[in-house]
Amino acid sequence: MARQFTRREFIQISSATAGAVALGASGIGCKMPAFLREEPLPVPDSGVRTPTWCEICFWQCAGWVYTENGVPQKVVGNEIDPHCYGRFCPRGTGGVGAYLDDQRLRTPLIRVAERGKQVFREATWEEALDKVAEGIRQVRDRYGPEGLALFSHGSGGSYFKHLLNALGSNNITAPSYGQCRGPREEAYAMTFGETVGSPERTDLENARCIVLIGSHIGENMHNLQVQEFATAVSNGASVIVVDPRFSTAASKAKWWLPIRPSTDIALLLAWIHVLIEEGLYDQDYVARYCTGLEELRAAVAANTPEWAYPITTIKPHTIRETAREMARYAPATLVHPGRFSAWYGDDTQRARANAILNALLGAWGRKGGFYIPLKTKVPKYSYPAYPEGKSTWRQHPEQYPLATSALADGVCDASIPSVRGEERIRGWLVYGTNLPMTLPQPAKTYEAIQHLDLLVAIDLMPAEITGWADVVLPECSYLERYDDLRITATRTATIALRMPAAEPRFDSKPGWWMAKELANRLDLGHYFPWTTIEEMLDTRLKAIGSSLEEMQRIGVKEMPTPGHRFYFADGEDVQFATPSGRIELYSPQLAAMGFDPVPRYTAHPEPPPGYYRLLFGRTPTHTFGRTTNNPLLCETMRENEVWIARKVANLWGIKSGDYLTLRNQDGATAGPVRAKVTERIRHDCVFLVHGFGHSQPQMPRSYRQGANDNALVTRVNVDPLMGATGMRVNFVTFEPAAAPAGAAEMADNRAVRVVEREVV
Ligand SMILES: Nc1nc2c(c(=O)[nH]1)N[C@H]1C(S)=C(S)[C@@H](COP(=O)(O)OP(=O)(O)OC[C@H]3O[C@@H](n4cnc5c(=O)[nH]c(N)nc54)[C@H](O)[C@@H]3O)O[C@H]1N2
Ligand SMILES: Nc1nc2c(c(=O)[nH]1)N[C@H]1C(S)=C(S)[C@@H](COP(=O)(O)OP(=O)(O)OC[C@H]3O[C@@H](n4cnc5c(=O)[nH]c(N)nc54)[C@H](O)[C@@H]3O)O[C@H]1N2
Ligand code: SF4
Ligand SMILES: [Mo]
Repeated sequence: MARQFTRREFIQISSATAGAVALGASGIGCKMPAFLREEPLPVPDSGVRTPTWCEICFWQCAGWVYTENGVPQKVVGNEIDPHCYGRFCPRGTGGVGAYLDDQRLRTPLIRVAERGKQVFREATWEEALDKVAEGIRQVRDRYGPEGLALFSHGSGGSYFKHLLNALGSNNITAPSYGQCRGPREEAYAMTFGETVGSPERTDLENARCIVLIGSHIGENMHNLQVQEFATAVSNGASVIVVDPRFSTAASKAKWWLPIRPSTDIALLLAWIHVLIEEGLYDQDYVARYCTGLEELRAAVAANTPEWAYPITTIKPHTIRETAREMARYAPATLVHPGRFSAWYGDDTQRARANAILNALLGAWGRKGGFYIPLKTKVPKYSYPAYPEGKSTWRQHPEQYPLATSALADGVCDASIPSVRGEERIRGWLVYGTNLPMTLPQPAKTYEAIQHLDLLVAIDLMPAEITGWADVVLPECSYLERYDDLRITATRTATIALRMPAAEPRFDSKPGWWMAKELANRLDLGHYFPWTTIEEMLDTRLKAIGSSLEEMQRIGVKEMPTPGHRFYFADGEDVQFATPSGRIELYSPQLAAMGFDPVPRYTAHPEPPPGYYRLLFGRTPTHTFGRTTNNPLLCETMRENEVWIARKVANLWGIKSGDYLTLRNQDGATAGPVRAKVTERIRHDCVFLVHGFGHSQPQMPRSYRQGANDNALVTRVNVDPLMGATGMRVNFVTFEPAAAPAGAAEMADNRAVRVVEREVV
């Protein structure tokens, strides 16, 4: 079990240098808002405690909500939950803000003027649901159920997936595949026969050497990852960080390798070369479990550290030394697979190189590498089989042969007349994903939207996507609703319950209720046969010997998993779920499809003179654009800044705090955004935290605060294997900008825009 940290230690790891919650060891600049301070908030004596799991990001930590007089006061972690072990991250702690936000959607809305004008009228649930059902029926009757698609990210989305499946459409997609971890998952499945999964099966806390390639744990605040990374660091693990930016994790590292962006495959190949040529790989493990060593050896023969040096700018000596360091601690060496992996378009191959390196180190199935996760199951509530569904996002059957899920931008493309003509997708349900800030090439997203017959947004906030919808359905926050059970298996197998801690505010409703109501209106009520959600949950829980009553008391239930072993036994015979039954260093499957069976480095264009590659990432106290308007979390960081290397800033005469507009190679702009002049980034790139620069005046705390990186992602490199959109292929230059309108002006601005949205 992970060591327990005080909040102070936890925040130090997350923000040693991030500056968001500036509580460094020196105690400088303590801007910490009250709700994040170390002293525990008083637990109301008269209050009640109800279980939940957090929805502020997708890590799903289970916790307790303390409520007084019907109002949630605070959320804390559940001690036995293996996602958090009793510690919420700063974002989860600020989750009450999702409930408190008065700028939330309050009531169903129906569009009354042209799309994007944002003129809506308030509607009753009856009216709004009737209208959505009518829209779905029209698309289905005219174009078949495959004329409908669901974009979904977040827990209540499961009920809408069920609805779409019941309708007979398989156009169900999430940006967390093609815009996030898809390449990693497909690469690992191809190599080891299994995906990495979420929470990742990384045995970070037992690792003695940790290699982070762009993975910025500590800014990427996925709870258990940060806790285990902190444990490993305090146990003296040797950390190697490969990042063009000096990340928080780099500040804990023995080696920081400030690689030239987009060249990671070259470094990975050089490391593989050194391990093989110096005989440093785990020879027993490779002989027992792997196939393709000789093909791999031949393929990387020329990929020497000297070859990689001019490409990556990492010195040959450093490449050799770090390879030896990894071998020294193997198999307790974890080359972290990362999570967000849609970088440059060759991402599945980069993730394959990462997987191959782990295989050579013998890390898969070994202590300090990747453990074998537990498995657990709760029977589903019984409902009829789905009709045979069609998925229609692919433009031709051979497209992206290794994509195992529908691609979000593929669904978007398949909705554009110039791409798909009459065969296109006509109706979108969008649950909990803010497509204009999430899908790259936003102009394409708007084009698709303009041609839809139906767009329904189910959201908590008046996010950008809701402004384009025909019908907006306001979901109540996770603190005001039941949801499906959280069933996960990591170091322990657990079931967690989310139940309402408070009545829904305003006229908001849970997603499950909306989906069930829609099913009834579409004569699909038999797919939602339960009378109440309590009855559904209780029935499922009784099937595993628990009950809703028990779960309401305990929140998290550990399931027995007799006989499970987390690591391979010495000399154990293991069958891998790959075509050969072995770990595939060389992939005949890829060769047969015409792809490189061993990853190969290809050069990416460098920024033109005067331009810098746009990189983006996370900050500890925000999740994308979903928390930037949160009344508690916005206190921790109001706006993002653009990180610029000092020597570049000097060249341009830019000082920290200057306002700039960022303009990309295609003329798209973002900002004004303040400059952060720093030694902590290479000269050929700039960095933004994603999720800022909202364009919705209905969210005044985040409206125009900082720059929206996604507005600058007008180009992507698409991964030919599985279709992920590599997004770090855009270049920006600087233009001086006036400070944005002051607070008073902002308020004026808002008034004007709000009139536009006036409810008639
Ligand atoms: N340019 C750029 N694009 C990116 C990324 C990037 O870093 N830069 N990151 C990529 C990655 S890794 C991912 S995973 C995706 C994430 O992309 P998204 O999943 O779209 O994430 P958010 O932008 O947070 O949008 C979430 C939406 O859900 C709403 N919401 C919050 N809580 C609830 C709720 O309880 N119910 C409902 N119905 N809605 C809710 C929010 O108001 C918001 O509108 O984006 C990807 N796209
Ligand atoms: N606080 C917080 N935590 C989060 C999230 C959040 O919104 N907020 N989102 C969660 C989600 S859904 C995801 S997917 C993860 C993403 O988190 P990770 O998987 O850790 O992050 P990435 O976005 O891949 O990596 C960002 C880092 O990559 C570096 N980088 C950029 N280009 C290159 C390059 O070419 N090579 C190398 N080696 N490094 C490069 C950047 O400088 C930055 O430090 O975070 C999760 N955790
Ligand atoms: S990591 Fe933080 S925001 Fe994410 S689920 Fe856990 S507590 Fe919530
Ligand atoms: Mo993600």
